[in-house]
Amino acid sequence: MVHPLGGGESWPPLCHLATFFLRGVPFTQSAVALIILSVKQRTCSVEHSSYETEFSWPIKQHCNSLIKPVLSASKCKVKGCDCTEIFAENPNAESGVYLIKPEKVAKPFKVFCEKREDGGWTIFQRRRGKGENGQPVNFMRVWDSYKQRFGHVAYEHWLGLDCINALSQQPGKVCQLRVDMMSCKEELAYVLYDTFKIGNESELYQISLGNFTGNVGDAFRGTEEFGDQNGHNFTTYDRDNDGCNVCITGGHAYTNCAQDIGYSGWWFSHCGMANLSGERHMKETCQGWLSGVYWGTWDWIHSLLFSELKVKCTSR
Ligand SMILES: [Ca+2]
Repeated sequence: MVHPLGGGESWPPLCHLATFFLRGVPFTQSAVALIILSVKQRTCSVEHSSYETEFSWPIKQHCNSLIKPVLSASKCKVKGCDCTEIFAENPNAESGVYLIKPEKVAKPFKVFCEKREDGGWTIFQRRRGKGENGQPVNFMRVWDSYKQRFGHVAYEHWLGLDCINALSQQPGKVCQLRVDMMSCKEELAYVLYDTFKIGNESELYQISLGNFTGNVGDAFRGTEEFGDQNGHNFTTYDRDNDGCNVCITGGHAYTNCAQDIGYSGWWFSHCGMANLSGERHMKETCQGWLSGVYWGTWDWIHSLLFSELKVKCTSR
């Protein structure tokens, strides 16, 4: 097969693709960033923008060959309480699916571990519009569903509130929260909280966040006093813990933020400015308003193309 970039028969390793693209081929920097992101996460989320039609088949073909060994590695030769521990104890381990067992849970469970320069991160939510079967994962779910994992950890998924609770409250450890996002225009952003934990079910999975850094604002805390989601409980459309009987957001009145804003489960607070469990709106301009996947201090009109919530937990 002729190389789509004109390089003859051979196909370069995917990890060199980005460099290859930078050699005069008219790709935007953000498109290259998406490819790098895809390679790092082994998720092959090449699904958007101009290179979809022309280059999608070879990229996906090569990605598939990378994904399979990663998934088969989920037989779990390497284990730990979380991804941070796995990479600390196994410096040669690569990003991929691993089995972990935080101290508080009875049985180990699969997660996607991301290896970054600053350590290992355990991903507990990924939005990319494609699940294991290539179709979007439905995030319009009830309380009992959000307690459990849904989707496949190598693709679009939610890890489940009980597992997130166990991860974030490991004895002797403190966790950071990182959110990586890509806008509809393929701009990248991140935010970081230096501490993060959520309570158990009897505590309604209350979220607690530490100090914020990042380049697109602290949407969890919002910009208005009544929209602060930090310290708030989890809400689904069948369990209203959003703290208001009539919530006024964006000039509209809501009774249950989850029910009225896309049926998504989140730590709504009157309803607040963050919701990464909404519905992705990828057609044309990505306009989703409050029903979309949004980080409101960045943009809450246009749905995000991609987002991930992840934790890194280290000894106190
Ligand atoms: Ca309410």
